[in-house]
Amino acid sequence: GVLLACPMNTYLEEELTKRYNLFHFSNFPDRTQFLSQHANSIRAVVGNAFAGADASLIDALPKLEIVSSFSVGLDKIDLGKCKERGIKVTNTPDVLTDDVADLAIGLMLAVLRRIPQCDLYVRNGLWKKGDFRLTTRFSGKRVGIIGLGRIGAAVAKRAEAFDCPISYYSRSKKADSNYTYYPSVIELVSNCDILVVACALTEETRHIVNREVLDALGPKGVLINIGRGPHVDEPELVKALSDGRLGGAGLDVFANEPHVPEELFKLDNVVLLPHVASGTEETRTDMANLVLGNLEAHFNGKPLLTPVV
Ligand code: 8YV
Repeated sequence: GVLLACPMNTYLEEELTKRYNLFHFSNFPDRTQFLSQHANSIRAVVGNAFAGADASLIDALPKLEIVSSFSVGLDKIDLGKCKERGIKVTNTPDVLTDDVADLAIGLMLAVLRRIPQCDLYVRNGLWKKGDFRLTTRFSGKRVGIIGLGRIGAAVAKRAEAFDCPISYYSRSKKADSNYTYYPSVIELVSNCDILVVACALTEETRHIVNREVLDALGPKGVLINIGRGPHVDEPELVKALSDGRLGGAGLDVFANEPHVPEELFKLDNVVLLPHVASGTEETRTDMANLVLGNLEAHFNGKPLLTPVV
């Protein structure tokens, strides 16, 4: 049997249903009761950015062999526990990189050029009463990136085409990169106009964007988060934006999805998206095929397509 941690993609669910005895975890309000009945038949868990396999779920599944995540991020999986138990883990890297990087650029343009507000202006019939207020240029702005992995590098490549000087922070300097490296987030933020969060969420990167970082980014600075909500101290972000200590923010992710702090709804300097950076037909199909391919490889004793652990 395969356990689907939460609903995620219609095509994926249809294919899993054809191939396996699929249990939808969300169909069982009493999870303890579900596990006491079915735990012994579950050999695989399919998770995503919202639900994966934490220590208590892994402990409850004695026959678990593989966790295949419909996401590149692995923060909802207890990797240490998987390693200990010899449980394999796979994710969906590469196939979503372009879409996520595209959306990061989209957020920069949306925040600085106020695209959502311009659209509302036209729809609300305000154009006849006068021109829209002036906005802020994106081309040439200094872009700083936390995490120069696959997604961070794809954001950098796109921003370069807008003549943006690129700098980054990561645990170590990348030997193969000509972008400016800063060994601390504070130094990075003190030297950029737009800060992009593109690293994995780990214990080390939780709240990597804290009050001090937000203040160093400053009243003209813009935060773009296409990583994970908990990368940012969200209450401090709300305060910084409300007080005008931070210029603006483009956010695809939040600390407690799908709940977004309501104070943000009132702010005019933010663009808020419902975690959609990888959400194109093309990418979600590729992600689904990777999950299916990894499970198939595992159950046929073949090498996994995108192993993590
Ligand atoms: C998804 C993601 O939105 O890949 C990730 O880490 O956050 C996303 O691609 C999510 O897993 C879709 O269910």
